[in-house]
Amino acid sequence: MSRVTVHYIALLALLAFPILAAPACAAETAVDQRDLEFVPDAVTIKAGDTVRFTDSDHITHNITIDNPDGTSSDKGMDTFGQDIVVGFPKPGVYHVHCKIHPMMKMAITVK
Ligand SMILES: [Cu+2]
Repeated sequence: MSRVTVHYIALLALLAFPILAAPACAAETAVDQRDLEFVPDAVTIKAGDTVRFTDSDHITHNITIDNPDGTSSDKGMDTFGQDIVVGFPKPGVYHVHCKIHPMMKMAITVK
């Protein structure tokens, strides 16, 4: 095998790697913020999937996620018609709430 051929094979392997490393099939689950509730209030997804939060209320909501490790992630304010997409790379149970309306709660189980 010539040196050029070896380099060509190495280049092909490098180009193919990102495709092989990509998640098999990341899915997106829709959650609505409607009538001061998360709808649905519980979803189960796979690690690597995303959740798209949509605000269908004519008021501002917030997305705050309490992570399984005890930390909390404030994903910001969600206004009418706006979407906030959050990825969940690690398994565990995540509790989501709205800082503005404390009764708004939901759970995301990541398998
Ligand atoms: Cu709210």
